[in-house]
Amino acid sequence: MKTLVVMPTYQEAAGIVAILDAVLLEAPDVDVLVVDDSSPDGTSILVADHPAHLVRVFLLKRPEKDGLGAAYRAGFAWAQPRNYDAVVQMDADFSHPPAKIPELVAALRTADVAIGSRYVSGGAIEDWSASRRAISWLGNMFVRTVLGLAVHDATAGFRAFRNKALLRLGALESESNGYCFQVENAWRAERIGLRVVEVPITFTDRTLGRSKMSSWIVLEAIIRVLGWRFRELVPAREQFEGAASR
Ligand SMILES: Nc1nc2c(ncn2[C@@H]2O[C@H](COP(=O)(O)OP(=O)(O)O)[C@@H](O)[C@H]2O)c(=O)[nH]1
Ligand SMILES: [Mg+2]
Repeated sequence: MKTLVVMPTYQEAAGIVAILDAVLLEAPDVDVLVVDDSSPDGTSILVADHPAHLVRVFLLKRPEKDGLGAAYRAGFAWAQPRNYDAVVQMDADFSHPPAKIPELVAALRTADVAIGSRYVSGGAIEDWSASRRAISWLGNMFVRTVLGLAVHDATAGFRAFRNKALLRLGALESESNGYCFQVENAWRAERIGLRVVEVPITFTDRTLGRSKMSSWIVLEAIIRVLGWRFRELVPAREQFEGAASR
């Protein structure tokens, strides 16, 4: 399967060269697209200077920081005219083990979506503080319960999609700006009956650079998840009439 790894970056100069080298080595058949939001630390310059730039490494530079969801949509759209069979998404901070890319892509032989999962047997999280672990676990429980999702790691950011599945689930037209982009795609995939499998991974905390997680990102996720469920439970006509009578 011709595969593209899409890697969004913001302020990842400290580790971008090492992660590109690791991906190229561990997954010798893939190309990598870095989607950088004009990071002031010069991440994009390091990508453009990489020896594999324009061979296996490509750069999509966007004018300003505009959120993880928007960066991924731009990366997925970039893939479309280039005939990739599979698209992988991953962080640029070594939280997602590059050595697992071949396994995720191999899982697409019998699945539409393969999720690198922390919350299935064999999956693990290393080095995260107790509070960050608790937020992640509770967040997952919340979205799984509200949306009734079967997938155990609905917020996972390490995934492989058959390109056709990516288009079918509407990932290019999704609404989310921040990390709830992950939840939105898991929800969309399950609702249209795509075959979703989980591959256990060990998630490791970043050792370089800083996390971009913020309370805005958490708030957006809570509001959107509740909104999606509301739309599913309350028929569109009632929502319209309710608004009209107010
Ligand atoms: N292009 C782009 N990348 C982003 C943005 N926000 C986060 N990222 C990247 O998305 C990935 C996940 O973010 P990260 O800070 O590692 O989040 P965490 O793993 O939840 O702590 C990293 O590769 C970030 O550099 C953004 O607004 N634009
Ligand atoms: Mg990360």
